[in-house]
Amino acid sequence: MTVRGRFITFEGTEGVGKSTQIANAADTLKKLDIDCIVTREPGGTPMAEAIRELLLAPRDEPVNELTELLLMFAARAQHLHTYICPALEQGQWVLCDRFTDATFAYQGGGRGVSSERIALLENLVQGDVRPDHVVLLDAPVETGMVRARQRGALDRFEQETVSFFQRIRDTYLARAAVEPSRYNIVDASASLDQVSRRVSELMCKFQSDLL
Ligand code: Z5A
Repeated sequence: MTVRGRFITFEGTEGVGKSTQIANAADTLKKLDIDCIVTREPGGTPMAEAIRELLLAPRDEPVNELTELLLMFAARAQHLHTYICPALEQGQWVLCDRFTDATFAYQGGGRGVSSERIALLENLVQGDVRPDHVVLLDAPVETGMVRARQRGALDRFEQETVSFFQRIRDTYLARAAVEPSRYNIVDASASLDQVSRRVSELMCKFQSDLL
């Protein structure tokens, strides 16, 4: 019988180092001989990536918060059911750059959609699928903004204010406080070496917890 793989998500405000650390986590798992895939949200399949483009493109037309919410979950339904779940069922570990915690943080904390509405869609789209572990890269909002903004043109989310990102950080930390066994907070303001070491240690721990 194939044992279901582990589902690990990486979360945090913009520029905290999720892409950097997901690559580091995948390297660590490879050294442990664990078969894993790396993916991201919104996105991860051709159709979900097309929805990502719709969501991130700056536009003159104001985007209604429910439109944004439903598009996030439309992309997630496609990604989860055609890519993530089949991989987990085959025993692969899935490392995902953002998942539904981002929806609670951005559309909930950031845009003001109620958590009850988000939870309704979470249950509809995901059934009982939840990440086994969430790695929350946490740093002062300004730290991530400076790192992310060195890249040039800003997408629709990156154009938001410091207070928008502060509400997002607060929401992430509040969710982590409620379920400390599933959330792993990593100080992302530390040096790249220190953050990478901590994330690698977590991957080793997740594996040893299974033995
Ligand atoms: N979104 C949403 O609203 N609702 C949802 O449900 C979902 C998403 C799923 C796209 O996400 C947008 O979608 C996102 C939220 C929304 N918008 N925002 N903001 P994304 O993950 O693709 O976008 P992002 O958060 O802007 O990610 P990012 O800018 O690519 O950042 P990152 O992946 O966290 O960071 P990085 O690319 O690894 O690092 C940034 C730079 O910092 C880079 O030059 C690194 O070399 C450097 N770095 C990394 N770590 C360090 C340390 N420790 N020290 C110094 N420098 C470092």
